[in-house]
Amino acid sequence: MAETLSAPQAERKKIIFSGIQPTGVFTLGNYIGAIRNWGKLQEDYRCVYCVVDLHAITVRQDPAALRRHTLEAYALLMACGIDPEKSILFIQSHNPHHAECAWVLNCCTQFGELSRMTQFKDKAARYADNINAGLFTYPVLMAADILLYQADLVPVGVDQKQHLELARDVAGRFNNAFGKTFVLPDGYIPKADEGARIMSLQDPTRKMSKSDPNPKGFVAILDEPDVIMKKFRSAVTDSEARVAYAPGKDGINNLMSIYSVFTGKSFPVIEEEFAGKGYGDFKTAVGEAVAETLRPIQERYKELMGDKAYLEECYRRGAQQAMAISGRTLEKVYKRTGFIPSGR
Ligand code: ATP
Ligand code: LTN
Repeated sequence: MAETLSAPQAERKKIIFSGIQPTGVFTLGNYIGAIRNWGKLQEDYRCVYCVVDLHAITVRQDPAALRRHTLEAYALLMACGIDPEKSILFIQSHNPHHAECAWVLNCCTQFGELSRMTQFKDKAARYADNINAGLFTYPVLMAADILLYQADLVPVGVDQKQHLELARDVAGRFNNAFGKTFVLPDGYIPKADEGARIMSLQDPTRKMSKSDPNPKGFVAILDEPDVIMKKFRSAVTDSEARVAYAPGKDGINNLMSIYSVFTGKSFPVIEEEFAGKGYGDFKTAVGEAVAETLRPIQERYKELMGDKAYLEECYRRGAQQAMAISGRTLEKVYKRTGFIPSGR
């Protein structure tokens, strides 16, 4: 990998890659499970972040909405602290190497292993009238995203763990067959009580998802404070009315995780703070902490969306920077596979 960065091994900063789909406004789940960490990592790592529009079309998207969501996602990532001067921030379809590399990796991936992917099974059940080949090979495109940048670490929520394992398996298989080409990536996944999996506010046994048809199930990063308060107040909990973390109390455990992330308070401290108080007080406190944290992000987002020329400048430069790295890997992949160099 040192050769890709043309830096001595000792100086090589570890590489981070992650992506997010432009399928709607990001939720608190996306923020806590993934994006919150992306900004923090930029100080110590070489970070590459991507709005994965190619992945988004595995579920049917309205073209105008996809265009809007992609730009919004790009601006939201910046508003959440990703600095295009520190990290490479780009839009996946702007770099053709992803689709090209995915094709080669498709030919190193077995039907059986893709059939075992739980996200595929879930989405195939949810979108039964459009079980397209892209939905099936989605994890291979994700492997290409990661492997093209020789990423060491991939910050994602726990739901993506199985896809990461597949990326490692495919990379290992390619390396064994054709010689060491890819770095095997590791996950960078928050611990369970640090928000690896934030649950729906309406059904705390299911993960919070931005494509949930019921907007009461998720808090979007751009929700107004009064909407946030309302959603937390109507969050499904239990009848015990005691703020304490316990197995099976999915609703309260979820709210405690969110509160803990936004206030930095540990579970015992939270339990003490709300001893003798009901769920109503607790829900209000959670809503206030969330609204307060999101306020500056929302303000920055509005500013950025008011300057489309700047956004365009950033995503164009991001794509150029990304292509410079991924091009080197793809060239190696093509050569090792046995393709005649095109000289492009
Ligand atoms: P969709 O509803 O369109 O499938 P999503 O909300 O599940 O989308 P993705 O774009 O698939 O979001 O995921 C972006 C990142 O957010 C991933 O790293 C994923 O692991 C993380 N993530 C998504 N939902 C949650 C959640 N509820 N809790 C923690 N992390 C999450
Ligand atoms: N599948 C991921 C999004 C994604 C991704 C990636 C995450 C696409 N490519 C590469 C990390 C690294 C999801 O969150 N659903």
